[in-house]
Amino acid sequence: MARHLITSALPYINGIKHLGNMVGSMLPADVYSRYLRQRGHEVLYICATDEHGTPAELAAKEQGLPVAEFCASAHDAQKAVYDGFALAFDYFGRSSSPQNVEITQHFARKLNENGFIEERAIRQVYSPADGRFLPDRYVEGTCPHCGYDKARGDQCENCTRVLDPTDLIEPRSAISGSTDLEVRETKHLFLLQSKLQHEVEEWVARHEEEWPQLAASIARKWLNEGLHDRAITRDLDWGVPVPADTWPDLAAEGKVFYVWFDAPIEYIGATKEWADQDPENRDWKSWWYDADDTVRYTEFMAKDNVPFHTVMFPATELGVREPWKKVDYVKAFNWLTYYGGKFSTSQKRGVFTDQALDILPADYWRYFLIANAPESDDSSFTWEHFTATVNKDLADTLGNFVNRVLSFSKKRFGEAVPAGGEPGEAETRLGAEIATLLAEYEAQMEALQFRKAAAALRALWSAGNSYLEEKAPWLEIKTDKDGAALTLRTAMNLIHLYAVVSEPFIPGTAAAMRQAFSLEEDTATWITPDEARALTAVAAGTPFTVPPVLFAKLTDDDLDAYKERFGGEPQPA
Ligand code: B3M
Ligand code: ZN
Repeated sequence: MARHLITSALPYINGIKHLGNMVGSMLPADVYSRYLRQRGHEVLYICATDEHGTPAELAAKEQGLPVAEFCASAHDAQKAVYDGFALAFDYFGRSSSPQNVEITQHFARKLNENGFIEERAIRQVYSPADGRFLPDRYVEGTCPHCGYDKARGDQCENCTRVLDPTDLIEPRSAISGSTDLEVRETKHLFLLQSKLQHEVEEWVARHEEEWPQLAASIARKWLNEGLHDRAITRDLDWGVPVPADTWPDLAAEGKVFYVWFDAPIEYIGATKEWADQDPENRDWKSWWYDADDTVRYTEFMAKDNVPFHTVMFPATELGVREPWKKVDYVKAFNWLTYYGGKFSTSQKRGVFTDQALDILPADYWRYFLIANAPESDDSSFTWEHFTATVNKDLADTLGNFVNRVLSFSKKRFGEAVPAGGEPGEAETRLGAEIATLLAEYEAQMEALQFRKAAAALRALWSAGNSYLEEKAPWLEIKTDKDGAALTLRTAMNLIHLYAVVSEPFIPGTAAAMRQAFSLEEDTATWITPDEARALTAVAAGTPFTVPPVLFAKLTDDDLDAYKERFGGEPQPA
């Protein structure tokens, strides 16, 4: 079996994330990791909080907390939500970890040794009142284009124009408010990406055929624009320090690495954090170093992160001249919108992950989000679509099937799987259909086509309902008790098959279905085609219980309440 390394884009530390962040990275990565584990592969699923950069410092300042303290509690708050969503990371680390500092500084030293880092002087805004240089985002003022008076030195969030701090009218420090600002010369480290352009192009060319169109086109666009040398240090109080042994002056000024330089390296850093928890049994380097032939590495991210993952990070890994594992497959996603618009923390529009778990269990969300993942295009979350999907696919097709089969059988045959006669034509036909649909489901999962995999899973659930309607054991029992028993035993075997194959999508519900049967040997990590055709894994006589209703149907009142609380169709302008 293969060794699969899986990472999902690191969520920024500031704020609880919305459903769009989940479906564009961590959730599909979890579904894929679970599937591969069940197929018997060795899987390492790594993620972490992305804790450096201005988002962290500004958020900590707003809460009046030291940034290190803010990040520690914000990491735990996010991790609790991801636990609630049953995201089965092998490790969920922190980019502020000592491991990431060590590896990031190692990368920087090697890049420097190999001639891919250069010190350059640039002119930057300095604030005597704050006693420091101000990163672009830390300069506020009036936008020269639209007059917005809280525009930032890097971009005006009102008219979205990209700005330079010196463009701002009446600029002031976003930290102290001081308007006594100067422009001074300061030195920064530049990653000479232009010198790595050719190697990055060669590497992308070897992979882009296999990548989904979204990832390949973005990587190609950035390469065609040419790789520019890029400042990889910042004047911030919080970040991976520039090592004094290599750059004493910059270190003395408190320069730190740019967040996007250290964040992708945290994929490696978090793997070392994972291994350091059990160094006797965990070998972090075997996943990352000299691992091209032994590990398959798949990354999950939203499309805005593709350039960093297909150009800048590979350039960094190439420039260190050491055999660090580069990504094999980039699964990029479009956006999940909220009624066609952006989710917005500030305008309280959209469903955030903590709120989602307040109103419904994780599986409702997991299934809906993956079945409607923004793979080839943006997809829009609406409460109408969500409630309709929950009621149809989860409550009716799956939940109702499980409940009526087990309840009826318990009522008429007791709390053990009934025997019944030999399988007939209907069971042979059903088995063939289930085996075909299972093969389709597996093919789509292997291809990381999550919407199509969800469709195949839904079809598996529907096939059980069609079989039940065709055999109608509640009528059959009047004239052919054995026939009804066969029908129910076959349907129960479907329930067990659903429990196994639905686990990547709806792990909580899958466990409930699996636990309904007291199976001596329930080690079936997956279902073989023959087992799918036979539908006899759950033998007659197996004790069973009827689990609580798996999914509650959502009512019109629920729908109205959700739209009231979270905002619904945007009001016409
Ligand atoms: N923290 C996510 C974002 O851009 C960013 C991903 C880093 S992955 C190394 O929202
Ligand atoms: Zn503006």
